[in-house]
Formats: sequence, structure tokens, C-alpha cells
Amino acid sequence: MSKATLEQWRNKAGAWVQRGLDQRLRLAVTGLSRSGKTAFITSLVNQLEHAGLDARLPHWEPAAEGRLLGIKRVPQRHHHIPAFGYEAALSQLAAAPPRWPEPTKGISEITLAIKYRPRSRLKRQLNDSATLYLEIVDYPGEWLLDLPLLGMSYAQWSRQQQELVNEPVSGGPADEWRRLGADIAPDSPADDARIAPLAESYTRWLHAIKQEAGAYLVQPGRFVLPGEYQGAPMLQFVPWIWGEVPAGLDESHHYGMMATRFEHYKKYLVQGFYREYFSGFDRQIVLVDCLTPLNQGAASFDDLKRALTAILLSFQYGKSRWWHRLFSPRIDKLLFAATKADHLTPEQHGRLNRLLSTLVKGGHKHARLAGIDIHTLALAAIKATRSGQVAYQGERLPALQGVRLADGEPATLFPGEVPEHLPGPEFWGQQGFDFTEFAPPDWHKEEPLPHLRLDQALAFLLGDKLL
Ligand SMILES: Nc1nc2c(ncn2[C@@H]2O[C@H](COP(=O)(O)OP(=O)(O)OP(=O)(O)O)[C@@H](O)[C@H]2O)c(=O)[nH]1
Ligand SMILES: [Mg+2]
Repeated sequence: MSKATLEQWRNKAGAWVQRGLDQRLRLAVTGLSRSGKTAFITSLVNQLEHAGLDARLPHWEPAAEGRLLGIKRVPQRHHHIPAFGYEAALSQLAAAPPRWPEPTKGISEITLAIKYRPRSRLKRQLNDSATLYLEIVDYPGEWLLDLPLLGMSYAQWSRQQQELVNEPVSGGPADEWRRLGADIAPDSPADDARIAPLAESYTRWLHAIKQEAGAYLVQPGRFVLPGEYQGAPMLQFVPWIWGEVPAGLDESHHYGMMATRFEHYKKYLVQGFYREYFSGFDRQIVLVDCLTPLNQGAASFDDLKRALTAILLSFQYGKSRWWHRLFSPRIDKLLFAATKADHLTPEQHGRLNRLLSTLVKGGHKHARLAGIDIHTLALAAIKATRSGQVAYQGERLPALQGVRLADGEPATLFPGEVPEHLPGPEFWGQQGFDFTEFAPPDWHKEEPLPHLRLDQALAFLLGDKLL
């Protein structure tokens, strides 16, 4: 072999070994609206950019062991998915006064290349460094609430919704769409001029139960978060709650038209999401804001529990489940994280974690999550408070200090005790909660964002990948 050929062969072999060591991991981040997805991803990327320098990540081994060689953002592979607005979020947090990032409405993605020194001797002998391409995807948790629809016909779904409409949390402005629909005969000729206002009124009601009544289990999920499908006919149907329907109605009739749209919704939006996105996820974190519903009251908290049970369905995909055959999911680690733990004094964090654990266990005790490693954690992506103690009637009590979001004034307070288990009537009877919202911390762009336990999240989600 000539010298030049030998050199070429060495380069090729080196590149081949490198490819073998390099890996890709698709980490999906979800949670219902306002659960803290944008804050979490922004802070995670920010910690990683500072890892190996000044980030505080003692529980994440590659950082603690000094094996990180460099982490940088790289262009994403999926050109059809919007980019996660990292820079915009950082600028808002660094503004004077600092602001929380804007709400987001759909899916987005950001990719990091994590270059590290392998710990395993074998890998080190092959090469000094390896790279993990971490693709982080943000998508609304509401999209997962739609999975059960796939197993239902329009008639079955309508019956189920009819029962829910009568529940107290769904009350209020339901009247308008009920009245509009009551005037439409199921076998009259389909007319968009009648269906469109009915569907709009129904969608307004869904928004109202979400915002005013603090409901979480809002179905169909895309009605409140339509993204680019706003106005598409497949988002214009309502459950048929007005009694018996003659058999054999097709698309030319009102009932048949809505049934067809329901099927399109299932096929393009629900199945489409699972097939195109969900089936490509390797790891998943579900963020849960337990504090807002504790502030809102029993009905809202119960609805969060039901929503989490519905979300868990997407991960109960043992081989016997029909949705396994439909989109062969491959998630093997699932982290449930109670967000915004900085709203609580530190001795409450364990209770928050146990509360979340109870909520999640309630959802999967009957159906084992085959092959998925599940973990729960209480964290704060961006720590907006400082904890300390105050003297009160001769005692030293735990307290938090931060800037109130409502009026920008500094505040020192004890927000209350988190129930360790699912709160019962006695708890709601003596409700003593005041989870005040805080403004983001005063922070300089050159520093890593202050956080609580993001390193533990990293250790669980990526721990086995950087060895
Ligand atoms: N104190 C504190 N507040 C937080 C934290 N994370 C989120 N928040 C608050 O929760 C709000 C919602 O956070 P986002 O990160 O925008 O939540 P999201 O899930 O992306 O919300 P959508 O994009 O609307 O679905 C923020 O505006 C903050 O007020 C945190 O770690 N600490
Ligand atoms: Mg967001």
C-alpha cells in the first residue's frame, strides 16, 4: 500500500469510528399551556452553553467530571419545523426590567452539539472525543390529549362530550353553542354558513373553560391551539349533543359533514402528529405546573389530574396497544417535572415532588408503562426568588424574597404548604395558598441563568448518553 493510500485509509477509518461514537438524541419537551416549556428550554440551552465554564451543574456527571469539551448550537436537521426562539427569549430575560418570554403556540426545535471526552476506556482508545447531537423539541401538551379520539367514532365522542358538558367545570358559556346547535336538524342539508358560527362559538367556549374555569382537559386540543390550521374546515365541527340521529346520513347533511370533519381531524392532525413527530422522540420531559391549579381550587386541580392521566396514555404503548402498531414509538425515558419550584420555600420541594408523583402514579397504576423508565422531579428552570428566614413572634420561619410580577414591588413572603398527597375536601376548606407570581430575576446575559435542579433533569435524561 502506498503512503498516500495508507493515509487515505486512516482518515476513512477515523471518520468511520467517529461516526460510530457520535450520536443523536431527540429530546421532546412538553406540558400544557403556561407550564414553563419556553423557560425550561431557554435555561437548559443556556446552562449547556455555560457548562464546563461557570454553570452550576454538580449533579450532571460529565460537567462535574470535567469531560465536556464544548457545546454549541448547530443548524437543525428538520427544515420544516420552526426554530425555537432562544435569542428572543434571552433578550426578554435580559431586558430592563426583565420580562418572561412570550407564550408560544406550536412546535419548534433547537439543536446542540455536545462534544465530550468519553469516560469508557474502549471509546477513548478509539477516539479522544465524541459528539452528542441533542435535538430539543418544544410542542404543546394539549396535542397529547387527543390520542383517545383515535379510538372513537364521531358518535362515541359526541356521547362522551355530552356527559362532560354537564359537569360543573365545563359550565358557564356553554349555552351559546348549545342553543345554536339545537336549531340545526341533523339531516338538513350541510351549510357552512351555519356550521362555521357554531364551531366558532364552541371554540370560544373551550377557550373560556380553559382560561376562566382553569380547565386542563380541553378536547379537541387543536381547537384551542390550531397553529397553522386556524380556519381549516377540519377544525369546524362540534360534538352532536342534541339527541337521536337518523341512520345513513352522509356529507351532504349537517351531521354527516361534522362526522367527516372529525375523521379528517383524527387522520391529519392527531395521527399526523404521532406519525411525523412523536414516533421520532427518544426521550420526553413533561412539565407540570401544580401550583396554579392549587391556587385555582378543587375543580381545576381535579381537571389537571384527568389531563395528566390522558397525557400518560401516549406513553402506555406496550405491544398490545393499537397505537403501538400505528406509529411505533421509541421513548425509553420519561421525566415528569413540577415546574416553578422557586415559588416555594426549599423545605416544600420534597412535598411538591411527592404530590406530582401521586398525580402521575394515579394515571399509570393499572397499565404498566412497558420498557419506559419514569422519574419525577421538582425544579425551577429560572429561579426568580431567594430563600431565607424571617423572624416572626420569636420564631425563625422560612420565607422567599422576589419581585412581584403584578406591581414590580419587592416582596418577602411565605407562600404556604403544598399538600403531599391529592388534596381532599378538608384541604380545600382551609385553603391557605398564595403562590404569588414573580418577575424574572435580575440577570446579566454573560452569566448562566439561576436554576433549581436542571442538572438532575440532565442527569436523568442524558446520563447514559455521555459515557
Ligand atoms: N418563578 C418562575 N416562574 C416561571 C418559571 N418557568 C415559567 N415561569 C412562569 O410561567 C410562565 C409561563 O412559562 P413559559 O415558559 O412561557 O411556559 P410555556 O409552557 O412555554 O407556555 P406556552 O408557550 O404559553 O404554552 C412564565 O411567563 C413565568 O411567569 C420558573 O422557573 N420560575
Ligand atoms: Mg412556550
